[in-house]
Amino acid sequence: MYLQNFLYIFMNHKISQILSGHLSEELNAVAHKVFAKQRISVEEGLILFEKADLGLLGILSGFVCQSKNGDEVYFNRNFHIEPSNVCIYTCKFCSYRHKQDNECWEYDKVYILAKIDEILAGCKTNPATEVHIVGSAHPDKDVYFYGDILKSIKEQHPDLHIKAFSAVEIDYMIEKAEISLEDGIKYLISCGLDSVPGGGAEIFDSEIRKQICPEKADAQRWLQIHQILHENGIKTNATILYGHIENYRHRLEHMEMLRSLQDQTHGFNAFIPLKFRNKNNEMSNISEVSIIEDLKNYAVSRIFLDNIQHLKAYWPAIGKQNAQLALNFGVDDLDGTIQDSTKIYTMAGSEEHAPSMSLADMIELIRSTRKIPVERDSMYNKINTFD
Ligand code: V47
Ligand code: SF4
Repeated sequence: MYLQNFLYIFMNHKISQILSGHLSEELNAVAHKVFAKQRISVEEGLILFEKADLGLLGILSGFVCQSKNGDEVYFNRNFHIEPSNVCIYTCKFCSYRHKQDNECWEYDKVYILAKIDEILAGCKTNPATEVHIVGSAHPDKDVYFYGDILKSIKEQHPDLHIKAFSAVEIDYMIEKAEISLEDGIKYLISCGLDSVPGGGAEIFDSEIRKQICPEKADAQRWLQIHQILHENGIKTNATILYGHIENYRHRLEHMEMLRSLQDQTHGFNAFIPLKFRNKNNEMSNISEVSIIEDLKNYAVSRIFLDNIQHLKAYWPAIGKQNAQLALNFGVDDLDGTIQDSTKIYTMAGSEEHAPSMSLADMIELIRSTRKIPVERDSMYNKINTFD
């Protein structure tokens, strides 16, 4: 709370500085563009990353966030199913695949259905509305294996929204079945796929990709898959994995590619910056970036991505308190209650060891930042506003 109050005072000071013209000419020009709701370029994004201090970024991103979503902060009641961590690829940052033999898991349909029943039975008073299914590109499992799982989940829980499979998983499972991307995606939709999470994007730059995840779907393929999904009426998210060997320009160029696709399709619901965590992976020699860098990154993302409605802080990855701070830097979405159902960030070194929040905890977490908690469904329709 102390830090938050400090930030408010600091921001007010900055507002008066802007008004009295104390910023450098280039920062002033970008700030004016933001206040005029004009789109900023990669070069202007670089000026923000390199020259703006946290106070100014808080004001500018707060202005954009306020114009888009007011004081409302969204969350949903969700849980994760992670079908397997056995993967054909060897992404260097991945803590999933860096495992002892006894840490491998592969769930079949029966196990997954039983797990969903168990989780839903445990939250009967506030039932989860979404299952988020994401795992790996399993060498032996094709689109028909996963389609069958989707069908069975829908048969048993027709009202449960299924957000499933990163573009990388979709790419591999369809290639494995030797059918076209369009046919594979249409098949998954016919089985019950409702929306698609944003994973696998990492950093689109081909040189960086070559170093950290050389084998999997490249930028063009990732974007093509999301484009086909959007054209078939499926909303998706987009992520960026930041804070490793990339630079600010790589981040902005990544966002520019997303911004152009969004101009065409309007299919992205939310952008989710994912901070690189360095435990138990082949990039453990790289230090994690500071919270200051995280907040800067949220802020510039909010300012740059003028056509994506929501900016999400995934609290199991950065921790609850940092997620609260992020609400002052453009973030308006805190993902969901999770119900202790995801392992990847615990394996990668997050502070959150068994990530779970009750509805009451989530509401309190948001309220204590002076924002308005809004429970949403997976399509951002409001279910409950906790004024
Ligand atoms: O693509 C893997 C990331 C992603 C590490 O759409 C790592 O609502 C940090 O996409 N440090 C998968 N990140 C998770 C994901 C996601 C998460 C929450 C919500 C949504 C959504 C999507 O996890 C991967 C990769 O970028 N990741 N290892 C690591 N060591
Ligand atoms: Fe496989 Fe995803 Fe890990 Fe890469 S990040 S190795 S695709 S599970």
